[in-house]
Amino acid sequence: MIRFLDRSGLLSSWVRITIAVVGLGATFALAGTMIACAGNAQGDLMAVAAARGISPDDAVRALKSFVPPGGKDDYLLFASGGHSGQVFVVGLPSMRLLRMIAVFTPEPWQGYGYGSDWSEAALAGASPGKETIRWGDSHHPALSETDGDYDGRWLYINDRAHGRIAMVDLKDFRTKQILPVPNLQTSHGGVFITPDSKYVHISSMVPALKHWDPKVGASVTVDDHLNRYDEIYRGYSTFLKIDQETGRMVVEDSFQIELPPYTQDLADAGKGPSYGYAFINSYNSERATGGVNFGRPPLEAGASEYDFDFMHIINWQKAEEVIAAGKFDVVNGIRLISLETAVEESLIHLLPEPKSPHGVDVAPNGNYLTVSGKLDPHVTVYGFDKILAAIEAEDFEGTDDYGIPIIRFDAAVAGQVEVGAGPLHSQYDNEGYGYTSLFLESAVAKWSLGEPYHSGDAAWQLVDKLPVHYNIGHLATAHGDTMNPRGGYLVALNKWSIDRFTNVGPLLPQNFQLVDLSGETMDLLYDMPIGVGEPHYAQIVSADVVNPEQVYPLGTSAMTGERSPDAIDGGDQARIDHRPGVTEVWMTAIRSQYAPDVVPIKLGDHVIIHLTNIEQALDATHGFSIPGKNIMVSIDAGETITIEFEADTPGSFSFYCTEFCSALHLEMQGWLIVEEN
Ligand code: CUK
Ligand code: CUA
Repeated sequence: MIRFLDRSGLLSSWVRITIAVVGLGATFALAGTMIACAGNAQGDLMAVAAARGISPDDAVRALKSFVPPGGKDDYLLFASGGHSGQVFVVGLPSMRLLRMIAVFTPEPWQGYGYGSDWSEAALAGASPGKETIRWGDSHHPALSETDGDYDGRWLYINDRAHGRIAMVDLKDFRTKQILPVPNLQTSHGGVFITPDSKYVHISSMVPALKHWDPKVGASVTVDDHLNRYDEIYRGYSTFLKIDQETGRMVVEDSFQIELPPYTQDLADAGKGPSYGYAFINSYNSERATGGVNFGRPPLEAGASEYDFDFMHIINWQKAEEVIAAGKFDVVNGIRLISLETAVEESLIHLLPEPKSPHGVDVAPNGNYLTVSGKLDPHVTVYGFDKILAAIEAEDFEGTDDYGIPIIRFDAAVAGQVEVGAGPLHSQYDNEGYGYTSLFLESAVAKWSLGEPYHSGDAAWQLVDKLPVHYNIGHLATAHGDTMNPRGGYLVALNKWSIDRFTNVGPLLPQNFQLVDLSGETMDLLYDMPIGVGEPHYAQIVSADVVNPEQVYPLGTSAMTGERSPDAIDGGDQARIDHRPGVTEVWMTAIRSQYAPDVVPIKLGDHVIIHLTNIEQALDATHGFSIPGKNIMVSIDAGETITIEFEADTPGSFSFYCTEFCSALHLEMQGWLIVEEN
């Protein structure tokens, strides 16, 4: 208590001095609440600030993002890890890295991909026939939602490289499923979740060959690629049904809609009035093939010929009816609505959008759709009410080459705001403002939406701009993809950090910048280097929404969430079973011993070890590693894991616990004795 008083006293006195120095209104408000406190340590604070060369403004910023030792953060930011293949969990406002979650890439600390049954199961679905794929380019996280707001149950994230999608269970922060999406080769931005978590959506990026179509067949030639592109390639919009109990994606209950061979990109879900619709950007409506060495223009030139690209407006509720009516084929295990059927049934409309669009982001009220064209300094905001009216009135400007009606651009636009060079992605706050990242300008633009948020001259205005460092890609606001954004903070996800941190090599970290949205103007609070991957997108969720399990009930399999049939409850139940060709062990781990700890094995046996961590204390995780065998598992308190391997070398092999779990942690080891006969 005395320490606390000292601390506030110190703060208030120093803040008074700050006012004298800078006379900030905001600072005055802070001081007003504290001015009565007497302090005796302002000298210390001033001296520390002076000695460290910290300005009064920066000291205020430090206080805004500082979480004292033992304090908790208000928000969690879930960020993709790019080609590290992982997900990062960062606390806000402290910007401390709290967790990394292994998703597409094996990770030894979590025992992910080094022999444990649950992680091998997740990774096994990952690449049928291609078991060697052990990396991914994790890109766009989507937190599950209930009633249009994050509910803290699951997180989905796509692999841009391989067209896969993973599910992370937020009950234990573990990846439970990696699904290679049928018919996709790659996937970039097409991930979103419907406001009720009925579906998670993923679309193709580069169009994929219709190998399943006899007109295309298994093989393809350069001539096919250059001259039959329009015919042999297709894009796909995939609605993966989510099992509401487990969060797993169920392919048999899912469906796909065939799209023209444009390059489908970022996408978002309709909500509120636009519920039941999906919005998918695309580029390369020219269908440029590349092939400079074959006398074709380079892709970036070929794909920039037209003035507009197309947003796809997909009515997925109507698509559900088409599926129910049986108008689909099953292709590679998924129900597929052909492009012809989609056109006949009016499932898709196209909407011209500024050249080379990047983001499409639906505003909290579900009516506004913000699109940024990388080569246009404006954000273009469509009104969903206008889009619907135009569809109703058939206010079209013809069709594309595949017969899809194109809505007249002017009929759909609600507003445009000139924000600056290279706009990419947009997020929203709780006061009717949009925030758009400007890649070329390295800045964030804040601008106002129209009715019902702002009217008259206050609508569609650029109101503030903040430089960021540098080359911002995405940005995230608190609950920024939901119908209930919280405002307060924004995080800029910057690609370059040149000159921001001490140089640690030619490959520099990315830079997360925390921005305070609470004032009139945006204020940069903190730079956080990310030196373990390249985040693309992130979502920020209130920390109280995510409530992971404390400890597993004794004997739980993380794979099923239920008691493992091979769980045991104590060392007295530990046993070894020898039968021809197999050694099977039921083992326990507890601070600081394994039971059994000496395991005789016959050379050539298939070895199965069921290992239960019989602890029931939070954070009492044990490891189990067999050096030289590529086995490294991590067993949380209460968990049962199964490990299998071949005893193909005679000798004695020590196994040990890799987590420093107790004073006698180094003694937590044992022996596998592989006997020749
Ligand atoms: S993308 Cu990375 S900056 Cu691959 Cu969502 Cu826009
Ligand atoms: Cu268990 Cu160290």
